[in-house]
Amino acid sequence: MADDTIIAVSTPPGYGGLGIIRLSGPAARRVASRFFKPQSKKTGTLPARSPVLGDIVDARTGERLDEAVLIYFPGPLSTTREDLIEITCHGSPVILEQAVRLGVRSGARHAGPGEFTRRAYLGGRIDIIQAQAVNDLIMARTLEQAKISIRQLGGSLSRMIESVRVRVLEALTLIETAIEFPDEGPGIPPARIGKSLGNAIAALDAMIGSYDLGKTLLEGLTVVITGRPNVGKSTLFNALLEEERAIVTPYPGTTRDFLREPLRIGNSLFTLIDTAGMSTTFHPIEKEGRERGRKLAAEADGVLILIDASRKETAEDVAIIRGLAGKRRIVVLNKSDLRVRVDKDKLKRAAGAVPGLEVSALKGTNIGRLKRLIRKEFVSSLERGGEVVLHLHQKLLLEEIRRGLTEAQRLLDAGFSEEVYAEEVRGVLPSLGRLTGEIKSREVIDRIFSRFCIGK
Ligand SMILES: Nc1nc2c(ncn2[C@@H]2O[C@H](COP(=O)(O)OP(=O)(O)OP(=O)(O)O)[C@@H](O)[C@H]2O)c(=O)[nH]1
Ligand SMILES: [Mg+2]
Repeated sequence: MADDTIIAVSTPPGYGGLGIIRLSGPAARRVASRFFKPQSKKTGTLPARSPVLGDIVDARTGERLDEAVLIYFPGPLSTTREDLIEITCHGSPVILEQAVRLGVRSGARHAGPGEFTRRAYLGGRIDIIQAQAVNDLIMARTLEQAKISIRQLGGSLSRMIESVRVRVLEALTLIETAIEFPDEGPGIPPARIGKSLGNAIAALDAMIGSYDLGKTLLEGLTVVITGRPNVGKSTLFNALLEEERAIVTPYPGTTRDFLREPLRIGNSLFTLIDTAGMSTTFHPIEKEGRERGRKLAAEADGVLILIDASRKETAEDVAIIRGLAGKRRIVVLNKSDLRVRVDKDKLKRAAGAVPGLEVSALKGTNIGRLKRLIRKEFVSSLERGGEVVLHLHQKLLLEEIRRGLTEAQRLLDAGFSEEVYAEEVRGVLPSLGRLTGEIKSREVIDRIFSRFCIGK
């Protein structure tokens, strides 16, 4: 437990309706009472967890700076586990700064980045994964990221890691029993040990595998527009971006290389990619463009298959729909402002359960609906509530643990004695401890909290 008391402004710099100052530490109450004076004479010592109306006053001059509300959270029930005080006043940077100065003059120290959260971690209220999640939540650029972080703040990822630890300890207990009592009873079947290890490895695999998804969420899901030449891909690209970004001409083969632009739909982030038309041309540049387009579509998180509804569909249209089976996709019938000649039933049969929508990229018809559909089809499936590892240092530790357990399993399967693989299993415990922050490493702590803002 820290023996000094920290103070900082917790709201962002600049002007706002309200501003919040926080104090944490053993002298929080004493420091606050130097510059905060309750308006009611009846308020003696500060009551716990109930708002007190008062004034921020410069004790030296007796000058009143602002009206404010103070709430006192006594430790260890507070978020930092120490005595914690929050003072809400008007969001004027001048007043907030002055109030902090008064606090420092009364014996508090100006807090460093993330110091309040660091105290919550050091006080044992949250583990290091939850502390990291606090910052992820604050810095989230999309709602999906925020949802992942709030779950991790609630301890979901920590619990999953805890379940790995339980399995590892279970395996170790079995191994150690087998070593200590080799002659007793029927002994411990290696299959039981193997099962504990296997369960732990499966949980690790799921967490490690989620890292790519986490990265995609941070950078935005890729959505590729594909289709035959001249169906209006670039026009749709521009319409979705609300910007004349790509060149549009009446001539097939206009787009030769791909273009990518960030696209925000509501609270979700995407990378939208316009590609060259899928034709059977032999022109070397077009052919290269087509190959790139094909590759991008295959790797995309979602694909918009564009079809010119004003013409009869071709075998190529159907082949493109079929060729992308297994991908998340939407069939978009473009040029709906013209007379529709495409056989919708035939396309529906080819597309199966794939959702479809008629739009006019040129006139802007149904573009809003298409955006909502993109969000629904490509994002919502990611929100199943699985764990997502967002940070490389977490992923690397998980991989290290997996390496140890997989090696132990290999030795066990090969028929080695318990002593041999016990070492491997025991060897993963420090990595597990570092992952949850149970083993407190100065370097890790500094790295994580230095990215925080002051006042958090
Ligand atoms: N009437 C109508 N014309 C459209 C629509 N969308 C695109 N076009 C026209 O179709 C032609 C081709 O449009 P592009 O956006 O260049 O088509 P593309 O699929 O990118 O073509 P490539 O890059 O050659 O593969 C242009 O003349 C557009 O004005 C639409 O919704 N309605
Ligand atoms: Mg184009």
